[in-house]
Amino acid sequence: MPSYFLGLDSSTQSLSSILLDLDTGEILDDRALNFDEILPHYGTTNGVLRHSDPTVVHSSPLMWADALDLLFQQMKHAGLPLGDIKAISGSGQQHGSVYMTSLAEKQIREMDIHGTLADNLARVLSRPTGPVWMDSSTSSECDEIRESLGGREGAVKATGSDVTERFTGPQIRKFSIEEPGAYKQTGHIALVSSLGSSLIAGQISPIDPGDGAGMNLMDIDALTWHSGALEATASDLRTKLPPIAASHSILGVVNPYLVMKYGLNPAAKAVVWSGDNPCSLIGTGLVKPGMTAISLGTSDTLFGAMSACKTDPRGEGHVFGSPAGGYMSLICFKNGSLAREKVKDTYGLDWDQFSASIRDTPVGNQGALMLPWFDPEIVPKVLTPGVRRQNLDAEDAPANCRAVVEAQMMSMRLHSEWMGEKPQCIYATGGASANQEILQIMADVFAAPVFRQETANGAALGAALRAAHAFKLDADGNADWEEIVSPFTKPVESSKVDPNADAAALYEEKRKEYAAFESAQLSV
Ligand code: ADP
Ligand code: XUL
Repeated sequence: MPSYFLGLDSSTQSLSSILLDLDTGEILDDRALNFDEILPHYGTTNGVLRHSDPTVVHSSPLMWADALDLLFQQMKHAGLPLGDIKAISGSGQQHGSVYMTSLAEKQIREMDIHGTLADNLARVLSRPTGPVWMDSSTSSECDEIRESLGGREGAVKATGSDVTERFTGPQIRKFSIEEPGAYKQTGHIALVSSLGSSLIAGQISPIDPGDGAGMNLMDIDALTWHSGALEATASDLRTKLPPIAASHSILGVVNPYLVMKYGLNPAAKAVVWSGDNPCSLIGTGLVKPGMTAISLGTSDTLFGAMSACKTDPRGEGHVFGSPAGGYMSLICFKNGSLAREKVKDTYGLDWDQFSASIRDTPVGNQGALMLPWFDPEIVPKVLTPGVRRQNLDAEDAPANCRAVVEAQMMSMRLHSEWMGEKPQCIYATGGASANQEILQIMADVFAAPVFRQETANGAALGAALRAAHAFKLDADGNADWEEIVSPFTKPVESSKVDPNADAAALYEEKRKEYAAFESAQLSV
């Protein structure tokens, strides 16, 4: 039987998948379904539901479930060998939460195959929509939980992160305070990732330490629920959460629903899902400490593997469990792709014209600076959105295109200093990693070469590689991470973007101007 493994990525704007052949080192299929396009009746924009309050951002679990059915349908119609898949795992946008009644366990175990996954899920939701990572409406809940955990330092030591607006714990607290009746009706709380693995496995799934660390509820040393954090967050919370289980856990065979509807092998294994950043860590081949990757997805994230748990004293960065063991560091910038898109759309450009604008403007942008806080920003924390400009005319389209990317790269460099040494090279992934001009500014600002891989979908690739690793570990009693990831994560040699020495020197100076502008605006 061939060694086919499937990775799914339920991310902010799309559900995507990668089917790989472990024996030949080939990616057999790489596809994505965009939520706004294929499921317009859920009313999302860029995959999310906005509110009049810009800090409130939700999405619909039913939309994610519907997308799973549509993706399997599409793969079946494309004639992919679904019956030969040995194991499936997945990746989910981090922090988002799904609220179900205590009937969820039975409903998911005994699915009605005459309905869809969403029909089954709809019967047990106790909250129709749930907050996602873009939601920053929980500052007062964060303050309360932080105080109980002994302030920022105590929170970072206990959970790997300061108590953070988008993290699941503060979001659960807000729900329990604002809707106590619905909270009481809630018997099970899932993350986007554990909802995905529950539907694929046909049973309530545990949460892995990669995604569990994004909740402010997990003890970052012991990788178990943190009693003090649970108590500080909401009543009876322990009873509503599934267990935490290692990222390589096999839950069992796949849901009979998928066997009957799409012809999956009844013996195919369902592997626990993880967060999109922990999966991207694997999908960019960062199974050992010392390498850095930047994902340019809806959010821009900078991450790397760590052998020991080193936390950020300023509380901007996070530590998550790495699916390869040990830990990973992560910094997340909310104004990533959507900020670049906003600039592109404001001037009526397509991506080629956006790139041409960057090529046509000088490195350093003649002193122009932008703080692209179109949405409330995570790093640095900005709750009231608004774009700030210095020496930059809002009417000057090319200069604004360059300004948004220069600002994002300088901000990433500045706010990642706590991680230690400057990266020697950077692996880029995510939708915008297809853009050469963006990667050139990245290389120049970090004064380091940037590499790209065959697929920009590092999260789905990482999920497929995690499925392969878990399967092999279970079957053979051992599985070597480097052996599994290297055929798929070797950078495309021709993709190398070298830094330009003059540009790097200029950005060394400009970064100081950027830091001063940012700091002045933060104190306004
Ligand atoms: P996510 O996984 O968070 O849903 P993706 O990694 O799929 O996001 O990235 C989607 C984003 O990629 C889009 O919002 C778009 O702005 C960006 N993108 C796609 N092509 C380009 C391009 N050529 N240049 C810059 N950005 C691009
Ligand atoms: C990470 C974060 C985002 C989401 C969506 O902390 O909030 O990167 O995982 O991609």
